[in-house]
Amino acid sequence: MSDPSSSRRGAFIVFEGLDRCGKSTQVSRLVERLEREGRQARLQKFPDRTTAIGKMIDAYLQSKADMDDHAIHLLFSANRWECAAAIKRDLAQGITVIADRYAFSGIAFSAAKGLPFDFCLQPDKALPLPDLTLYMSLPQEEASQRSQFGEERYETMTMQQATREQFGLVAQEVKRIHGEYRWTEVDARGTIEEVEERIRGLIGDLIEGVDGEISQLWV
Ligand code: Z5A
Ligand code: MG
Repeated sequence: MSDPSSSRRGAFIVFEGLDRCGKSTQVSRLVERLEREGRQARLQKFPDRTTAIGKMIDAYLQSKADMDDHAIHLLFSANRWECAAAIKRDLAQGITVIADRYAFSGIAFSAAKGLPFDFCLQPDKALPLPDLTLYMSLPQEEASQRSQFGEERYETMTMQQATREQFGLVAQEVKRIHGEYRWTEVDARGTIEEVEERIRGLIGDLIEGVDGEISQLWV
């Protein structure tokens, strides 16, 4: 009998959340775990600081360069667009793509600075739509005690609080347009291992692959 899962595409899973909530830690562990289990998986970090656009973003985040708020917002989006074809190609080949931040960070951080929410949404319209976004939720007091907090632009209490509120609006918008099941909050408190188990439970069958074409964000 043929394997019905063989024609499935890979799942596109995004991790979001405020600074130091443990995204990069969990994304790496998940990719390693999937590979250990013999599955194909790839990590995609945003911003991808290795590209020409990514280097401009990196200089901005480290406060080595200044930029108009609209311009940096568009660069973050351009950085996703330059990776979009590779994400779609990998998904079509059955590879699970796990992203460390995505368009939702783009909206939340820029809107927190005061840019209009609708403007923030537009440049990412039609990017690959994540099958699942896991929003890692951690009280600010715990996040700011973790190492390196405060080194980059945006890593202030005021900015984090404003961004937290904007993430709430982004979650509502994702659920309204794309369905409740596409956005799930994860309690990011506890040990790295405890959080990892929680995440694994929430991802469930998604790692077996997904039927149907990848959809488009905000469409
Ligand atoms: N940004 C934007 O404005 N627009 C956009 O479109 C995008 C991003 C995509 C840089 O992002 C900035 O870009 C970010 C948003 C903005 N601004 N801010 N602020 P980044 O993703 O490159 O940021 P980062 O440097 O990777 O940090 P992070 O993402 O904030 O951290 P994290 O990945 O969530 O956490 P972590 O590195 O996994 O863990 C932090 C520390 O805590 C580390 O020492 C861990 O060992 C420790 N840790 C992790 N888990 C635990 C648990 N469970 N217990 C105890 N300690 C833990
Ligand atoms: Mg990170």
